[in-house]
Amino acid sequence: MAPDMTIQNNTTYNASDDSTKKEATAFIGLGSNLDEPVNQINLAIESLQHLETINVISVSSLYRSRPLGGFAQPDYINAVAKIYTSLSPVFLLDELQLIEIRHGRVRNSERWSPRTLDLDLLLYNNETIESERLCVPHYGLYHRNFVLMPLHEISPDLILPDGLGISTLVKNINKDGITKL
Ligand code: A4P
Ligand code: MG
Repeated sequence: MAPDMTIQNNTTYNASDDSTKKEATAFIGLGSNLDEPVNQINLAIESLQHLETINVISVSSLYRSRPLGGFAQPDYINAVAKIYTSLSPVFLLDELQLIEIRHGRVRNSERWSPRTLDLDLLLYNNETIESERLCVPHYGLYHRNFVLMPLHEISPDLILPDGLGISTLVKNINKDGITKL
C-alpha cells in the first residue's frame, strides 16, 4: 500500500500526487444536529476533499451523541477527519468557516446552539496556538467523548502536544450518551 493511502471504515482515500511536499497533519472535528445531520457530515467530508490545499487521509465512523449544552436540542452526529494540508492554521480555519457557511450554518449569538455544521480544528501538528481567533488544541478536546472516541478510532497512538496519549484519555472518558453508528 502506498504510504499516503489509508483505508478506514471501508473508505479509501488517496493522497494526491503532490503529497510529498511539506504538509501539516491536522485533525478536524465535525458536528451537526440539524437538516439531516448524517448527510451534512458526509457532504462536509466531500467539501474538504475537493480543496486542493487539503488531502483527507482518514475519517472516523459517525457517532450519535447527546447534546452538550444547557437547552433541549436534537442529538448530534459527530466524526473526526485526519487531513494533510499546506494551509497555515488560520487559513485552514478560514476554509473550515467557509464550508460551514456554504452548508447553511447561521451563527447564533447563543453559544452551543443547534447547527447544520460545525467544523473545529482539533489539532495542528504538535502545535499549541493561543490567538484571538484560534485556540489549538481545541478547548473541548480533552473532555468531550464525541471528540476523543472518533479521534482515538483513527489515530490510536496519537500523543497530544502536552504529552498525554489519546488512549489514556479515551479510557477515562465517560461514554454515556454516545453510540457508534
Ligand atoms: N475558535 C477558536 N479556536 C478554534 C478551533 N480550534 N476551531 C474560534 C474552530 N474555531 C475556533 O466558533 C467560535 C469561534 O471560535 C470561531 O469564530 C473561531 O475563531 P463557532 O464555531 O463560531 O461557535 P460555536 O461552535 O457555537 O462555539 P464553540 O464554543 O466553539 O462551540 P463548540 O465547542 O464547537 O461546541 N454536543 C454534541 N453532542 N456534539 C457537538 O458537536 N457541539 C457544540 C458546539 C455544542 N454541543 C455539542 C456539539
Ligand atoms: Mg465550533
